[in-house]
Amino acid sequence: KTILSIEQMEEINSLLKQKAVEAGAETWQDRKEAQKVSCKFGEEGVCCRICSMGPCRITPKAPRGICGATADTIAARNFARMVAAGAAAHSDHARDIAHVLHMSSENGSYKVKDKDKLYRLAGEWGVSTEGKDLYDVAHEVAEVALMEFGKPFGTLRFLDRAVEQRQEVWKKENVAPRAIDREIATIMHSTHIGCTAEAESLVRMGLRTGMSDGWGGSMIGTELTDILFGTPTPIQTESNLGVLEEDMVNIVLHGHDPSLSEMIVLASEDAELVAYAKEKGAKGINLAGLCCTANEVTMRHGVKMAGNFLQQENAVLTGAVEAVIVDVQCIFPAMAALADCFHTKFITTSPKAKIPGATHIEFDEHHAFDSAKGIVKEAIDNYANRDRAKVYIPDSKQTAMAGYSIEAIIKQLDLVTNSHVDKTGTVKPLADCIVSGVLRGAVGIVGCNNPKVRPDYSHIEIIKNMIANDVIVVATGCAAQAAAKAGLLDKEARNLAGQGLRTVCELVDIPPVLHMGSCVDISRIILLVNAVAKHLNMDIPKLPVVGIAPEWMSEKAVAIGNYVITSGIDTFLGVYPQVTGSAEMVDLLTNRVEDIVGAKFTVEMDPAKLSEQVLERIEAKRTALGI
Ligand code: NFS
Ligand code: SF4
Repeated sequence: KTILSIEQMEEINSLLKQKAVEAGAETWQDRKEAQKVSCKFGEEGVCCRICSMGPCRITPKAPRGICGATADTIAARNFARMVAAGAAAHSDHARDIAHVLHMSSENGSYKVKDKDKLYRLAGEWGVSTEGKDLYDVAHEVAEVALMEFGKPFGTLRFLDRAVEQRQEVWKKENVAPRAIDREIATIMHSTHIGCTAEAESLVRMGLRTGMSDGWGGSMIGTELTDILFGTPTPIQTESNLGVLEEDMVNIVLHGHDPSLSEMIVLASEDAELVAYAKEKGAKGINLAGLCCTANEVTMRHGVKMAGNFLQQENAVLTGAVEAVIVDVQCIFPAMAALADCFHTKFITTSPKAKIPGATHIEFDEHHAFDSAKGIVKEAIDNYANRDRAKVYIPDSKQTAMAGYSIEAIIKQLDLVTNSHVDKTGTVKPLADCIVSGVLRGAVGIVGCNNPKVRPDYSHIEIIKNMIANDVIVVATGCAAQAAAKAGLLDKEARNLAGQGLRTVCELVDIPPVLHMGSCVDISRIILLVNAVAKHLNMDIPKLPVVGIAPEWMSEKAVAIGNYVITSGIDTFLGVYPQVTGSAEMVDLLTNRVEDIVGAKFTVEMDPAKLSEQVLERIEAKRTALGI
């Protein structure tokens, strides 16, 4: 059973739901039910509570808030604030990574693993390396990165990486981001009562702030994480709740920042702690990841993936988890009460994400390894408390390939030729496959789970439709995890691919769906597309390439959508943004924005229809190119 159907996945979910009922535990399904129909004003984006004269809601009888703001203004302000919050989350994560690089040292917990990448980035940023100690270079590069957040003049350095034609669009349309924090602050300022009331202007600010995430925070996050912890290479792993072990200390890592998870990985391999776990009657320590932290550690260490966003409660419901260790983002506050129904310890570690009812053990980056060891020890100590009668580990476990950084993809695609001299070290083989039509195009499938649609179903259906039509898929975030759970990251999944894609996959030994990392790593996807555009010397919107977020839910996803379209890539959403109460906003996002950046949003909740529209768009781009 290499490939799992959605029905099989849902059957496991309902068995776990049964476990929740038995344990008297509440889950997201119960809370979704209790929420009933969501508030129409909020849903459509026309509720404003930006000042305390309100909240104001727009209705046909009350078309303006007290200050006179219209539905367009209110929806646009709400949308822009989502972009700002999303960009803040990704970028603050990146800032923390930059600080970690700044504290890296030869003898400390944090070291430089990818020296070549560090020196390449130093070269790109004009940091001299001659005769300098490796760690002096690392610290200087970190400082330059940190300046990107607040520098008073100029635009972001990474914009120079883009294909010339794209840079011109950004300049002309004034969507080239300045300092990252500045863009976020500008949105917060402009959406304060009494500032920008014009929807188009707010949309443009959203594009620019999204860019400060994609070509700023996220790109910095990815680069510096690779420098610190290594650039991912293809690695085999396993996915789904069957990765939990009956007779081991199970630790589930959940959240985002690799500076915590990398140390937990090291701590879990520590001989002293493994011996301690055995002393406590376990066979060892078993790590599994949830959400983007899973993507980070699976890419670099092959740590198994327990699942994605809406799987977080299921992990606890197995009754087999000694500790869920979290840092920031996408963590249900409900996890604390849920863990109380079992022996599971729910451990928060970041001052940025404290949760009532959790055990808070603050992670100390200055003594990172020891700090991580202390946290892992808590989990081991909890093993004795596991109630065997409550344990249910589903036997679903799929093999998956992960670790497809751009570097890894280029290397893999070069297997197209056996001859050493013909190896390109570039994206040429990929571009050739697309131009010749062996591959019709490429899509990035990204983002979260959302109970507004049938969870995981949209991801899986769309992925299957794409590969069956010779469209290669790259995936990140919880979309990648959905693919992993279904077995679609296994090389065997090439049997579901069309003739062209299957041939390519066999030739260069890859699965038809390439796991490119966490959501921050969507910067990798952007740079891959950009490299193809550069190779073909054309602007990005011309390429038969599309972005899809079938089940998105977070503010981060809104920031991502904005930088993906501003990068010139059409983006398809499976869930409506909360702007539908404004005809102006709908028109701007799904139509007029194309005149600004050459790409736009399309929203379609039915995965079959969405797939059709994507394939049509890809073919239309091919026709326009005459390929
Ligand atoms: Ni992305 Fe990662 Fe998942 Fe959505 Fe959350 S984990 S940063 S936001 S839910 S894909
Ligand atoms: Fe109402 Fe205007 Fe205040 Fe919003 S900013 S709450 S629309 S008065």
